[in-house]
Amino acid sequence: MKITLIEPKSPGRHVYSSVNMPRLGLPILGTLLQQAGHQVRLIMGSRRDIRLSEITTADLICISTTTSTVIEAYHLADFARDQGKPVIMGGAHVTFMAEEALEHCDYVCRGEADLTFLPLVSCIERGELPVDILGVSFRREETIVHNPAADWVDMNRVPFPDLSLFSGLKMSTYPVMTSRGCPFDCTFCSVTQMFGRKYRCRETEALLEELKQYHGKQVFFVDDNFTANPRRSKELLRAMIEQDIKPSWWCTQVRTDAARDEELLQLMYDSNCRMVFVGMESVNPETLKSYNKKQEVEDIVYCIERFHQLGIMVHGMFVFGADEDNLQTIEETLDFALKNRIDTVQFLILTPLPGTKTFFDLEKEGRLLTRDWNLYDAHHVVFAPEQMSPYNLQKATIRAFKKFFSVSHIFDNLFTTGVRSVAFRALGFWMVRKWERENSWYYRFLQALSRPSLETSWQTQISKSIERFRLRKLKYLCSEKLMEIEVSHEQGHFVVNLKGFLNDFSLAETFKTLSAQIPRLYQNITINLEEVCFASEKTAVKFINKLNHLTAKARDIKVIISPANRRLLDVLEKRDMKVPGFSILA
Ligand code: B12
Ligand code: SF4
Repeated sequence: MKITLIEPKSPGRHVYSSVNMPRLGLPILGTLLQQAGHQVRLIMGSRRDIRLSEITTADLICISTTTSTVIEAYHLADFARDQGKPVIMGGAHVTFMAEEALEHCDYVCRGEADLTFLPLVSCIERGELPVDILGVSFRREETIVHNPAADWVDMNRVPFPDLSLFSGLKMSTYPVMTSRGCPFDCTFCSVTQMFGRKYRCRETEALLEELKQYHGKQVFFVDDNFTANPRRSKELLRAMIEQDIKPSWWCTQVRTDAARDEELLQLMYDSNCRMVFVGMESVNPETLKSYNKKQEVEDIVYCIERFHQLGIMVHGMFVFGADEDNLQTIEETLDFALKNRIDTVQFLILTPLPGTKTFFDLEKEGRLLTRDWNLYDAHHVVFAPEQMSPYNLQKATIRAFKKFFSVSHIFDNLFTTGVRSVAFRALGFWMVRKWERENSWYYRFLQALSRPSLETSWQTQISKSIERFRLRKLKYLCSEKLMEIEVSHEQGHFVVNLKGFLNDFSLAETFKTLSAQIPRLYQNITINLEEVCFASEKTAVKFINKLNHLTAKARDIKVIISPANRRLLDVLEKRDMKVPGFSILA
């Protein structure tokens, strides 16, 4: 079969937006498919990055998800199903939200799919239902069937991910995974639900074989806890040094306890580890307890000190918004990060990811503000915190981010960990300010939520406050003679009615008017083209490109067309254009 596998990109900007690195799930599954004789195409991108033919010429579409990328994944799945293609979804979001996902796809592979994926594909090829395949959810007539969960995979039965299956993907740092699972169980983390608490490692020999291709390159060991079994980590690092199979630079995620093992630290340094990502989470001891982190503030201080003594950069990840946190906690964390000279930080906002205890508790207590998964990226407040308003948590977190990544602190670590640290801080400076500009609308509606006059449930208030906020900005308008443009607002949606004849002139005028009228961010918009006539195929192409551009940051865009302007669809297909960022209702 011809199979296209897609990892959608995150819709919003986040601290890693400039990192072009896929998760390893699809490359592993793609490699398995290729070994089984299928034709495989791997894509990392969203609708606007994917050519129509990459969907229309495939026999099967497979899409990977996390929570913050799942809305884009659903749009892609809907589009593929509209073209008559069967769709399989998998990954960290749909594993815990299989029924939601089955609204958009045909099969969900819950959990690890390394051993269940090929049998599922064979089943689909034979036209049978996957009744016996573990971990699969699917629809049988009107009911949804959830097969029992599959066992944890033996890591040594998994092939190396062939990253070259991604056509045209350029990476500066390559992902390698040496283990799965984590013996800890932090309340906000979905890793243990997804990959289990049993720490499963790959054999050193196989890892060395995989690492050979990255000699002299940069590697990110994407384990959740690279040093959970120090004996095994040391064995691998020693072998890398002895056989000189060392990347030129590598980084990984560790817990603070790694710094207590001197031999491990030295081996990390000698094998070219130059940066560690550490889940510091909080400087509030009560919060550390409530996250079930099993670490003390002194461990964090010691960890930063020891890694710095070796010249290894430290990236500290903190999570704000626990019931034990208040605004002072955020201030104290900022002071702590600056005082201890952490090289770069992520001040994340507690995010109830499906599958976690945090999600379960906040949902039960009715504290989720929204189920707009696009916003579940740890940069937006999506729940009602205990000791502060959502707005204050949002504002204080970004303020701390801005203070950390400010001009006065860019050079703080130049003489500890060198120019890279300066470069990362400079990137952080730019990123956080850009993020704030793009998300100013979110501050506004969190502010609206805090007003006592809005007394009904949080969930309904979100859409209402968007409506109010948007309506204020809106003016009705009619312009040029060739085109009639009418913008109105119905139940949380903008509706744009276009009537008339679109040629180069009226097209430019129409988009000038629309850009002035429609806010770019957070829009649900329906554009009615039933009474539009295109002057030529070229105008139709321009129309599609301009519409994609205009609505690049929008959330949900629908375009209604009549049989007469089906030409729009034909043009898309004929020119093999990119999948439009809008859904077409014919
Ligand atoms: C590397 C990594 C990154 C990299 C690259 C990310 C990327 N391209 O998405 C970087 C550092 C950039 C990153 C950033 C973030 N990450 Co990250 N990251 C990881 C990490 C550590 C490893 C990913 C990996 O390669 N896993 C190994 C492979 C084998 O697993 P997999 O891809 O999930 O695939 C398996 C199954 O899920 C399934 N499967 C997956 N897809 C599909 C598709 C089909 C069709 C099928 C059948 C099966 C299937 O089968 C695969 C094989 O068993 C994971 C943790 C983890 N253990 O997975 C977190 C993880 C994915 N990240 C997470 C988060 C939250 C983030 C951030 C939002 C955090 C932040 N704000 O900083 C950002 C946002 C990223 C984004 N794209 O939006 C969460 C996602 C949870 C969720 N429910 O959404 C995870 C799970 C960690 C956690 N603590 O829970 N991340
Ligand atoms: S946050 Fe880190 S230590 Fe805690 S469960 Fe997740 S992977 Fe393990």
